[in-house]
Amino acid sequence: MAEPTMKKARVEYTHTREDFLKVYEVLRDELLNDECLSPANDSAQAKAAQEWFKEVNDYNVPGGKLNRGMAVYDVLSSIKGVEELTEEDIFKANALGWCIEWLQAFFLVADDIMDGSITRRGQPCWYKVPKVGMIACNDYILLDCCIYRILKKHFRSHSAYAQLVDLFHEVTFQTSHGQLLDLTTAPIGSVDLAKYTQDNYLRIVTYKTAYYSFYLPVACGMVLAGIQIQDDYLDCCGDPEVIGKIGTDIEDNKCSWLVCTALQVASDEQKEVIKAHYGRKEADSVAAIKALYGELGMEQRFRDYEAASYAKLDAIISEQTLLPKEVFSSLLAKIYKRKK
Ligand code: DMA
Ligand code: MG
Ligand code: MG
Ligand code: MG
Repeated sequence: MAEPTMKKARVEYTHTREDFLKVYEVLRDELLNDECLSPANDSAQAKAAQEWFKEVNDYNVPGGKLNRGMAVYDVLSSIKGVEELTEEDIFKANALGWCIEWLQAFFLVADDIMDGSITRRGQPCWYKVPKVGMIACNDYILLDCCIYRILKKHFRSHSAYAQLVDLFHEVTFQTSHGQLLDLTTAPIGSVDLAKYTQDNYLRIVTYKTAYYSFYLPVACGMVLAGIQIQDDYLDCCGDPEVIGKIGTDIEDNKCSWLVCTALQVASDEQKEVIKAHYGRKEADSVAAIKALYGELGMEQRFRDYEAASYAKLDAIISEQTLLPKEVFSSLLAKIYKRKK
């Protein structure tokens, strides 16, 4: 039987802008090779569309501060601990980070048209580029689609796939609602000073900026860290009637939080039990692993871990004064002590 794979991150991973930008190139090239865009028939027309798409992305996606996108990794590593992250965890965090940057690119291209702006990030707004004009309207739709192509490619078999898709839809709704508040509070040509209140202001910026800038990176990091561990726990110990699935991580030799944590605390003798029985289909082997998890107090370890993560996040949420506490605590409440 193969050892459960627990490849740890290269210690030299420093999460610089350059590291993050490398992931952009990978994702963009995958998008360019999407069946739909890839000029399989080699026609000049298809090639031109592919080149346009590349330029739409390169012009609008990677040129910002990248704070939001890079924050997903920061959230994940501060919850799970850097030493716990595999290369795949890091890639996934950065891929989600780029989904946020794609979301922002989509909103900015549209926002600049609506605001009649001239420049963005030190260059002409995309719609102001002479060859672009109102083609920018289709381009921002394409930029939005990229989020869901990336999620589909990299998260389709992740247990949190539906939750991630929903999260991006939800934040898109919140942000476009913010844009609506922004635009209807200031109709062109009518200045109504009564509308310029602190309350209205806070509401506009919370929706148009805060959800995607602050909530979304934190939510993505939490989904990757928290949900995965909860999912691993429920796979072994959840009630199949409640979670709607019968777990198979033990049989499937999965690198799960339970086996990783068990190996950290197991005696040599207990490690032999894992070696002999993990990754086997036989009911006896599964029972042996579950019995060992019982001996090692895995349920309590999970509960402790869950409570500690909750306290950590709750403290971070209380300390920040930038935004209403609910922006974050509503999400935390949704996932804490979930049963499914
Ligand atoms: C932009 O608000 C909002 C989104 C969702 C991109 P804004 O028009 O105040 O932004 P900017 O000042 O950058 O154009
Ligand atoms: Mg604007
Ligand atoms: Mg605007
Ligand atoms: Mg502004």
